[in-house]
Parts: sequence; structure tokens; C-alpha cells
Amino acid sequence: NKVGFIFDLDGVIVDTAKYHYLAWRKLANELGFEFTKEQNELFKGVSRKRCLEILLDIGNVKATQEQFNTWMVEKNVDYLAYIEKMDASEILPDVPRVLEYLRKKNMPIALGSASKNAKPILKKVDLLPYFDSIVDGNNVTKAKPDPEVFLIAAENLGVTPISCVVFEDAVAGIQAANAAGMVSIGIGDAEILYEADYNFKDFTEIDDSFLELLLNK
Ligand code: B16
Ligand code: MG
Repeated sequence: NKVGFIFDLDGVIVDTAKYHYLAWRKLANELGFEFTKEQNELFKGVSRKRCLEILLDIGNVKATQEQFNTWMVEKNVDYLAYIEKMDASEILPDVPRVLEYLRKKNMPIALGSASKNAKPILKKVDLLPYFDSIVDGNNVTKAKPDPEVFLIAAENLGVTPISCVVFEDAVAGIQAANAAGMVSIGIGDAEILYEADYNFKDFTEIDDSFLELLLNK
């Protein structure tokens, strides 16, 4: 029996949130207001379009459709300049060990991310070969907490949703996994991600015996 393993990207595999933050902060500053690290927390797991809507709310800035589109592009150009410099040293601790373990067990692996830049990032950090399917912001119409992204991933992997396990760092992502009927594993603060079936600070806390347990679920 196959179990499908679905990984979120930002906050689970790599910490791209810091680059999203720098790019959004630059735009905020150009528009004449501050954007803090705390405010950036609201952006985790949220689509680019929704992030810009929240940013403009924070700054009390009204935008025409044209300005909105220009700023979306500008933020992404700045973000791409940051990820251009990424390499394997930016992979979060013990992620390669877990991917390697699952691959040895012949388990299908997918990415389930809101990002439209997921593929180039995985390529940069050299993890692309581990993934049998990549479902990202280019493939979905409904954002997390809607389960769409994870349901498409399960379908692509050829496993039923109840036979899938999701690793997520965002509340909306845990909710999406739960709505899909999948096992949800929170990576990060257990108090924030209390809706998850299991919680871990990071992958260093996930040992082979726990993975084995998931395989036999
Ligand atoms: P992009 P995830 C999410 O990644 C980020 O957490 C979120 O901050 C970002 O706005 C979103 O991707 C879209 O990213 O601008 O690259 O399309 O956590 O779903 O992997
Ligand atoms: Mg995330």
C-alpha cells in the first residue's frame, strides 16, 4: 500500500519567507509606509495577489487595477533576484534525510505550494528529482485553506486522499490538509498549528520510526 507524501515549500523545505519579506518591504517603503516582520507572518501560505491586497490595506493605499498589476510584477521581480542566489545550503535541516528515506521506501512524493515560483526554487536547491508531482500556484484556482492543491497532488500521485500525509507550516495549509481528509503534520509552532494531527518543530524531530508509523497507517 502506497502512502502519498505532500510537502509545502516555503517554511517546510526552505525559508523563502525572508525573501518574500524583503521584496514586500521594499514595495511598502516605495509606497511610503513600513512593513514589519510580524506583519509578514500574515503572508505565509497566502497567494501573491492576496498578499498585495493585505499589504495595501496595511498602508491604506488605494490602487487602480493597472497599479495593482504593476506592483505584483515589481514584487516578483525583486523576489526572483533573491531566489536566484539560493543553493542547497538553504534547505531546512533534515529535509533531505526524510526525502531520501521516503524515496528508498518507494513512496510517491509531491509538492503542494501556493507559490508560482516553486519549480525554479526546487531546482536551485537541487531537490527537484525527489518530486513525482509538483502542484503549485500555477495549477490551482482556490487557495489554501481550500483542499484543492492537495487533492490535485493526491490525484497526480495516484493515491486516495486518505492515504496522504501533508507537511505544512501555515494554519491555512493544515486546514486544507484536514479538509482533504489527509494526515496533517505541523512544522513549526505547535500552539499556532494546534489543528494538525501531529506537531514537530522541524524535521530534526521526525525520526525513522515515526516515518515508519506513517507508512503503515
Ligand atoms: P509566489 P508556500 C507561499 O509558499 C508563501 O508562503 C507565501 O508567502 C507566498 O505569497 C506564496 O507562496 C506565493 O508565492 O509569489 O512565489 O507565487 O508556503 O505555499 O510554499
Ligand atoms: Mg508554507
